Amino acid sequence: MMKNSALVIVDMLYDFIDGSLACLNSTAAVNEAAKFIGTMTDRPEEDADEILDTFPVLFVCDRHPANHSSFKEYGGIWPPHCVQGTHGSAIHEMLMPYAQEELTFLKGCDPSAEQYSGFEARNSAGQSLGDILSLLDTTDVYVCGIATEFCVRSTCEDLKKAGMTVHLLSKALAYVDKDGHRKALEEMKGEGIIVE
Ligand code: VGL
Ligand code: ZN
Repeated sequence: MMKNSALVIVDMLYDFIDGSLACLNSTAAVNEAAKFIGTMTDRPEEDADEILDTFPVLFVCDRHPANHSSFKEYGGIWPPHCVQGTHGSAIHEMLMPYAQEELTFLKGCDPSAEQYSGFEARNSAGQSLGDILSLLDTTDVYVCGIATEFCVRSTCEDLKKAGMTVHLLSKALAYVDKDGHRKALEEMKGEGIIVE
């Protein structure tokens, strides 16, 4: 089912959930994301591997060196977060069964560059999210994650620019600021992103 669809999960990592950059609605968002994956099969007894055979789940992960330029101490605006090798940089355990190495993309690894968009992330083979989605012939992409105003928005806009139909799962989002979240959703609607 859903042959040309895929799900992109942006930064559902512990630091954005209950760590140094904990966002609003994060626990509910993770539960909703897991629930959404469950709806992608009509056979509820299927395990993660069987679901992934028909419905690709791609993970975008913020992964910074300890001296990253987005951190306050190094001139940026954020507290230290998602530092490589720490628990805070790990994908939430509820979603881990769906994570596959070739469909996991890291961004923010270079100390000097802030990268909000999942399109700047790379898997361990050096492939981008865009490379893989075009190999999969994805036409419709579902997006959830953290934070609405930053990495989710930037990723959705790049997916749209790449020609895909973008469905944003609004219940499966967490955000830095409630008004910022609402405003970002309105603006994304105006750009042709489908807010569900
Ligand atoms: C993000 C702040 C810093 C995000 C990443 O995933 O939206 N926000 N790094
Ligand atoms: Zn970051």
